[in-house]
Amino acid sequence: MEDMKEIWWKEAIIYQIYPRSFMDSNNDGIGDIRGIISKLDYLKELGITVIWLSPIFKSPNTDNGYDISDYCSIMEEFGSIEDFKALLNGAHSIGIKLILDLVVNHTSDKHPWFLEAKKSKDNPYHDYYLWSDKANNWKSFFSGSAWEYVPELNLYYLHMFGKNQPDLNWKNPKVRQEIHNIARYWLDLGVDGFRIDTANMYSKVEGFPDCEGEGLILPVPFFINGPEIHNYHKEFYNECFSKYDCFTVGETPFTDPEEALLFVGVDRQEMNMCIHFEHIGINSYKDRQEFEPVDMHKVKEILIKWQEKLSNDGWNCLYLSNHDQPRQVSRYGNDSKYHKESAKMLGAMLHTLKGTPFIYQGEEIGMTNVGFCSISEINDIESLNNIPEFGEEKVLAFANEMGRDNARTPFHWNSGENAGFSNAKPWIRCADNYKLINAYEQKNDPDSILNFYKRLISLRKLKKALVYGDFHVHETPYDDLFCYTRELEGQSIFVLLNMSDKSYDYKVPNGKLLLSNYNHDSNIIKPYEARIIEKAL
Ligand code: ISL
Ligand code: CA
Repeated sequence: MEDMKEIWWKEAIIYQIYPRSFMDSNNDGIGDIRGIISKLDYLKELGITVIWLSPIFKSPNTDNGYDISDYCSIMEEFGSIEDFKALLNGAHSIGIKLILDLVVNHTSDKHPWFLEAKKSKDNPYHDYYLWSDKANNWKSFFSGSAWEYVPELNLYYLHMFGKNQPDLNWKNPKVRQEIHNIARYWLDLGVDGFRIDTANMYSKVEGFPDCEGEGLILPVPFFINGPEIHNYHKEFYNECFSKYDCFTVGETPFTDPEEALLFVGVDRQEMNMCIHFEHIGINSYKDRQEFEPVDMHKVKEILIKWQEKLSNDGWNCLYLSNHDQPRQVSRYGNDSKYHKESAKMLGAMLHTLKGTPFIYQGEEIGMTNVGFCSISEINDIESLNNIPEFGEEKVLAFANEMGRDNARTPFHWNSGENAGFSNAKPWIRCADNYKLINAYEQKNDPDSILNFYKRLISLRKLKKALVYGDFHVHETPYDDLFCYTRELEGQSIFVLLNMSDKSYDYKVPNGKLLLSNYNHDSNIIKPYEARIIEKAL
């Protein structure tokens, strides 16, 4: 079976770093590359094998680096190309690979291509972007119209994100070539692959048709998984990725498993994995007024579906959080009464399902949502752009539940000033609980979330069934329990996860207890309990 082929990225544990918030080496309040270098030993000890760096390129930072003005130079606050090479060498020398974030649906409006493009319709770069003489009813991700008027040209340009992030015209072969060259530049320097931002948004439906309905609408059918998207990725793969031993994971919102297989199916030759949003997008904030808590039964159902649909072809990406999502223990667990138990249970799930686990910085110590007190503490463009429509109070409430800033506050290294992140005031405030939740305290506590993550990672390296084994759901009478086995040539591992704060009477199969977040082996399954058992065969 093709998916049994042993490949490094299937065995990987990927750790996402948001450089601005990881570690500040020169005390200007902004995380940087030298800061990351100083923490490589921490990452090695944790056991991760791949670092994904959120964008480190030159950027005016209207969207914290997801608005790039030069793809081949390093953002000044983060350091220099020499610093980056030192990081890459440092990581490689301890067996850690490194992937970069390729943000190529759009550039910054300060990118030289765009500065040229808006000079005149005859400029050779004009056709690098998408223009129209009228603004249709498309809404951007970051509120308001997706079109911005340029009076000098009497034309509008398309921006599916902020107005400082004009969308590139992928129909133009020159644009695609430029993008391939950027990827090659970094691969030639030795990087091990890319997380490809908004990977399914490059092909827009011809003629920019209006969406049906009142007001501005996010035009999902007209820019997600558009007509040319697979051709673009096949070309990218053929021209570039196929020539390197590299790995690609594309971010693909609004994508079901059938469509996902078109990106990641082994014979498709497009990308290796995709980041889908089905389990992430299940609760909403209706009109920014009423928050619905996550239904863990739905999460379970969705994850099972993806496990089964991508079982013989393709490969899952296992994650609950990243720099765009609230903290996982706050959203899917219980960040007060069962903080430790639920953080560990969620970690156990991510390391025992079939696929590659992605850890977002701070998840391994159970960092929580922040509890921002005032709108002045909010930094994220996605939240701030909502103020005209919803007002500050609602936006603050939204930001506290779902806002992206929750994931972007400084990493908690220790209980010292600014959580040990910097001697200077950080660019964004720290969460107040860093004295209780930090890496230093947890390193020395054998029962900590951090040490549980270390054990999970070691276990996954030790038991091939946890990587390559088939996934089978194990039915129980209780919806709150998520049980499954992972089976491979004489190895059978049973996983029990209690996704709730209730207890259940349930007899688990006999076998050797490999790991648990409680210290008992009775039939009473405790709140948020996780047990990983090697079944006697
Ligand atoms: O979460 C989302 C879809 O359900 C979107 O809000 C999100 O913005 C989208 O997934 C794209 O995200 C990526 O591209 C953005 C950037 O702001 C995000 O940080 C990045 O992950 C624009 O580059
Ligand atoms: Ca710094």
